[in-house]
Amino acid sequence: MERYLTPEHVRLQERVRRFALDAIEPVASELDETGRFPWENVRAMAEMGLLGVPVPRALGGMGLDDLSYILVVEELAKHDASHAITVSAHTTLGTSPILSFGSEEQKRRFVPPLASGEVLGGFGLTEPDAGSDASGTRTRAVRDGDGYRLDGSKIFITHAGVGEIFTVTAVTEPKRGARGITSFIVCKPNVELERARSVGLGHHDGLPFTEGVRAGAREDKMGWRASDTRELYLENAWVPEAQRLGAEGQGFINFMKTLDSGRIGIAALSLGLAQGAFDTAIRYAHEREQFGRRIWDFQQIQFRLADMATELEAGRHLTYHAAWLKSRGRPFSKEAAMAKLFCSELAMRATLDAIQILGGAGYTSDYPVERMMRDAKVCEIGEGTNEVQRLVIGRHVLQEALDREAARGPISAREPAGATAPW
Ligand code: COS
Repeated sequence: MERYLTPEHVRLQERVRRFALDAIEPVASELDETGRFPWENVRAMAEMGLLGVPVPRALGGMGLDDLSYILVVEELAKHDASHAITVSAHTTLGTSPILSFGSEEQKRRFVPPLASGEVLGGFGLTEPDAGSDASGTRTRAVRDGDGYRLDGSKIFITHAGVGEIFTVTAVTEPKRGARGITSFIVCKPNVELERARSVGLGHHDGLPFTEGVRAGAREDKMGWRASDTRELYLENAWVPEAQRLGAEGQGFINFMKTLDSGRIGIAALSLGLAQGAFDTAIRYAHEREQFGRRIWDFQQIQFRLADMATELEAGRHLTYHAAWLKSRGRPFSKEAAMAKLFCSELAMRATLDAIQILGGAGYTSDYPVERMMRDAKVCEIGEGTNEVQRLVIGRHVLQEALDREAARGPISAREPAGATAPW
């Protein structure tokens, strides 16, 4: 991966690796069991700057590139996917829409508390009747004085409980479909104020808390159990026009752009999970003896690990390439979908393979691979199901084929086959 990584990237990776080994690995299993939100580690990550990696320094972030952020998510996920999704959802879904589409005033007001990790952020698109069909949004925003009144609810929202700043979509013009959706910034207080205060972050008194915005009960999830996921209710919630994010009707498109970035984050998280499972499996295969030999010596085990290593390399190229394109301002929607699709399926296969290599031990919570398998499943679902990724990739490849065909001109104007030899 030398082609992608600078010495600064490698140093950042090393810092995060040490933190993950010292502070995350010892508590990952307990957090998975209890579902406790890891405020102490969130504080430590905030102090390391990990909650604002790609945010400009002027707005309180680390000012690093997209690949740096991707490396952080991958490194955290090798040890615990819940920590990784906390950073990823906060950064790409919570902070980046304001950074990318906000006015200067909105950026100055909302980005610094997010980038420093003083408060956590989130993103509200999905609804009970608008999952993959995201433009089927039902939440309404109706003009009221010099603002809008929002009514509806958003489901499966990361940080809906523990976060304070959210970007949500709502329909402003029902007849215009995707073009009738607008996004808004809403704030609500953290529901774990006491625990957050005990570590000195999680709440900012100066935010414009919106009456009528509140979090529902915590979801009891199969994986990512130490991350906070809830419904976010918007009940007769009035927000001033100053909290509309971008122009009316731009909300859906801006959310789609945000999801393009989010998908690279999920690819990195999936890669981390797959690598973590691989590392556990290879260690185990090297130590475990059966029939008087290390199980590593059996070709079946070696082949399985060889396949995992090959797919990890391929997934890493896809993911880093998508981040590389994004950093250079090049189109990356197709490549992000490809990276997310490939790596999430890889995470599922790799964690299942790791369990198989560990045998009975892999099926117990004495080893992290069963947790990793549960954590991997949602990577095939969240930030766009893999069916949606295939749809996005399919649309791109068809368009590229049509463009190529159009560039060749009408059939009548083409050289007869073989008339001009390419050599
Ligand atoms: N970047 C920029 N613009 C985009 C875009 C993108 N990635 N994707 C779509 N758009 C634009 C389209 O170009 C179109 O613009 P015009 O009105 O100018 O034609 C508009 O948005 C509507 O797009 P489209 O017609 O493709 O919308 P569809 O309703 O067909 O939906 C899918 C397309 C299914 C791809 C979209 O709804 C989707 O991604 N769904 C999954 C949502 C998701 O990931 N949810 C998980 C959230 S977890 S945080």
